[in-house]
Amino acid sequence: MIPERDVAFYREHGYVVVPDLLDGEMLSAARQVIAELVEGARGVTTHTDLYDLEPTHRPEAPRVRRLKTPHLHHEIFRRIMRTPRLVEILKQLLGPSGVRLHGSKLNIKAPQYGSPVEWHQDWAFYPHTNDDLLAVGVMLDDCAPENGPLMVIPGSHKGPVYDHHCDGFFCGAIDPACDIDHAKAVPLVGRAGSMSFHHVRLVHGSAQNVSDKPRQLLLYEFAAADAFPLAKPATDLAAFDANLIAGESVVTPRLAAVPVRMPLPPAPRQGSIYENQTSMRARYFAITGEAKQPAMAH
Ligand SMILES: O=C(O)CCC(=O)C(=O)O
Repeated sequence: MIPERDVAFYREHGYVVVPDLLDGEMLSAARQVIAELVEGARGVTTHTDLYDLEPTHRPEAPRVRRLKTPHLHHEIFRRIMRTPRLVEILKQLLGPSGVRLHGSKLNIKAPQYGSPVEWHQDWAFYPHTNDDLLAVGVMLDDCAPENGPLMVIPGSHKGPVYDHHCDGFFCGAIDPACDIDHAKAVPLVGRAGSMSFHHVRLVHGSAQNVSDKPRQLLLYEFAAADAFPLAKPATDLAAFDANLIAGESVVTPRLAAVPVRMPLPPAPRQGSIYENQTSMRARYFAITGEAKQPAMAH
């Protein structure tokens, strides 16, 4: 459990960072698994169900920017999401109906070239019948201002749902020329083992890692059990319920008066958020140095 003042902070600002939720043993085990999975991208020539590759990836010199749905690929990521202290916090933040896993991803920002993620709201990707959803960022490395931490615009979860379209198609990013005051951005920093929690409507993004330190962030998306997805409706109740990590099966969605803009028509480049965002016109975060090297033919 976290103190009531932390819950109040989350409600007011849309995020909270809780230190030291994962112990050193789990951290080393997770890092070891990630190193092995990344090594498995040697010889891989294109994005797969597991790998989202950096633009500068080469089969003989693997550069992986994301492991997709890691909980489906290794048991350690299923264990981490069921850490009892984490589940208790989720119950506090998401309410009495229970907690369901919506998805997971592991964004690997390698030193020097780890890719930026443009400003967006997760809600633009997966609107639900109510907005009691959040993402947990498990810091697998120390997160500091210089290694591309997640950055959030406090309080923006209470504001509008921004347009994430460009030229008539979903692009998974907010035009940097919009009215968001980026100077208000707060970096979510902490020791490895800390976890951040951000509301599904909170505006967030992150810069390229230009430091010499890695920044591996394991992200889980969780929904209140009575929040039902609108863009990809649940059609198989048993599969849907298999993702419950607290609470019981629900077939009565809670409907809230929440603003929704559907992620349609889909982005010209489907796949990860990084791919979706390639169709935006103007980027906010610079891509520099080693991240700019042209990829070799593959
Ligand atoms: O890895 C990051 O810093 C940003 C993560 C994020 O917002 C996303 O993948 O949707």
